[in-house]
Amino acid sequence: MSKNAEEIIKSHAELFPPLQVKLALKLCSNECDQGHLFSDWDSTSRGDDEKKKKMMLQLELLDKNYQPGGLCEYIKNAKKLLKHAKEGQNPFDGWHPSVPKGENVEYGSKKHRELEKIGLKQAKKTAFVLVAGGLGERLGYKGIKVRLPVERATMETYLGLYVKSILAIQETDEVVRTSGQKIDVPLAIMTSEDTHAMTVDLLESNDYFGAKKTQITLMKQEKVPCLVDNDAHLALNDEDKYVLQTKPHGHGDVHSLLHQSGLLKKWKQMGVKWVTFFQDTNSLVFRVIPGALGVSKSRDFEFNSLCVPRKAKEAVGGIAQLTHTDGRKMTINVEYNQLDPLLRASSSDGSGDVNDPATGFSPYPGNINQLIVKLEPYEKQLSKTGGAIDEFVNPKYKDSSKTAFKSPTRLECMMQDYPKSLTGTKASVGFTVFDNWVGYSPVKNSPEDGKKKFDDGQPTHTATSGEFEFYNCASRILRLAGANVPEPEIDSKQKFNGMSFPIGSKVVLSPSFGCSFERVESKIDNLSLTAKSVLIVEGDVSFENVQIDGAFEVKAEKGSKIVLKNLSVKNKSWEWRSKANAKEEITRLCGFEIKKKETSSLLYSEKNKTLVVDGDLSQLELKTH
Ligand code: UGB
Repeated sequence: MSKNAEEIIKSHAELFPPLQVKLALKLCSNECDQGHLFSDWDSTSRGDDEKKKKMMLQLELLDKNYQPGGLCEYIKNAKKLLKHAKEGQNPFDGWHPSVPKGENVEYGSKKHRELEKIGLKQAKKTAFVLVAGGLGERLGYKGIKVRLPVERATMETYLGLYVKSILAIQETDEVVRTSGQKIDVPLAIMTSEDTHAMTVDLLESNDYFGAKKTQITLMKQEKVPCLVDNDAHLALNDEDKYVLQTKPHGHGDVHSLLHQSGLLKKWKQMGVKWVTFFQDTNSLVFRVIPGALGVSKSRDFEFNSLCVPRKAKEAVGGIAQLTHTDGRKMTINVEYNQLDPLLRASSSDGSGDVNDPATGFSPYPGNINQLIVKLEPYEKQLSKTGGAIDEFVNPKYKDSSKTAFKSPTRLECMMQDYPKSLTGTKASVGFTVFDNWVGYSPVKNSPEDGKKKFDDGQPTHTATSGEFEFYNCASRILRLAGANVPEPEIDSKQKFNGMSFPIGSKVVLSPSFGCSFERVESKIDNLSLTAKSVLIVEGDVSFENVQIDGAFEVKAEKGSKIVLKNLSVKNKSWEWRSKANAKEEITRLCGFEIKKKETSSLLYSEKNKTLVVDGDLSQLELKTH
């Protein structure tokens, strides 16, 4: 116990509630060793009393938010992990990797259609969870990432797309028929201090994107204190000795929040069987969720990671089965920087992570962190663990002596590490692989970092790639559904922020047009588009013998239907023009602006009616911009 600090706290005792005094004394105990937080306090001058009160309140909150165990547990865990980091301990010591069991699904195949059917029946028993507590620092965007437009043809935001995708799933025949009633599929969003207010504002200013307010629950994650040294001393702010430095704890917090908020219990009572987690910017995720839910159901996976094929040594975590020398097993994401050394150490020829000659990819699929868990065992397990997830620490040391940090660090946890807590149980943990083009298109990198990746021949994961990949995915789905849409091509002269991408027709198929492959396919009977075309479709619209060579927006409001027949739509279309160093933030991130020349459009909103447009172009409005 730090005597001096203890006396200082006691001399201030009347300023604080007894619980805060007790916590402060505990923090000064030999076990926690945090006397430095108070040792500078001047007991004679009371000028800083208000600041001291604020600091005690901050400590109380940090204690309450780190569960189970509070601040003392955090410090204890930090000491242990910092010691391991300093000793260079390998977290996978004693574990042997092998390829886990999972399912590879080819989008549009017979197997995929069957899985989607099974999956859509499960959708009504699914709750969705979006982790959106992170700020887009790597992206260089000031706002919340879910406010970014997925593409600039419609300016739909990520959050708008996600909510509308959930609503489209909720409206499917399979969901309505099998439940016998309209149900509200729940969505929980994990926010943080950095993103909470902006997320609420985005929802409210868009009327919850058509969802009921009660359908969406926000859970705010709190930050954890920073650590200044290997003894886990908590860091005070450089400018204000009464404020503790804090940083985000990572997306792994989602599990304890779901547990503590009582949402899991509530969902269980509502008959929810599955919980599907997804991240802030992957515009394609809902294309693969129905099929992946089908895999979870048919293989009875308690935990199913959505994956994409991964080239050996690619900078994406790989899913591996690990078997310990003592017989324990776990199927888990191993970060790419750990996978290759782990494979090298355990193979007889030291070969490491290499591509399978048959597929050209690593046998260890790439984790994209969209996860489907079976609610009942998950809820039971969290009741036991309180939702605590294995943590890690990543200090940046000043030098090889590893005695001092360049800047304060903190403990972190990742949501994909949940299966670690299932080690030694019979839980069935697996994965589902879809191709990149249909499953994975994150927006994470600034134009500058994207350019470096582009020069290295890697996916850029920028706002620019996100936009074109979204159109290209929809075009390819149309092709698989029998439409005639040209393959996108790279024109190396057409650069956006110094990068070029495969570009073709710009197609936006909104979730209400079709939330499964079969639904899209059922709407297409002889459709063709030219490469310069833009097609934006919303609602119940079907195409029979339609040729498009221009920009065409068609929307059937909820409850109405449009049938397009024997039409040839032709106009000057839109152009994506490169624009460097733009002042407007989104234009700067994308590196282009859209020059709209002409658009043909059709909007129909008569409830319970069908508009048939058969060869009559006059029913379309031609706008010249
Ligand atoms: N997030 C939170 O909600 N709270 C936090 O404290 C932090 C993040 P990043 P990263 O998709 O390729 C993940 O920063 O580091 C949310 C997986 O760990 O984008 O790139 C945040 O808002 C990795 O295995 O994650 O890594 C966002 O929605 C790999 O799959 C999400 O968490 C990688 O994503 C992810 O945050 C990937």
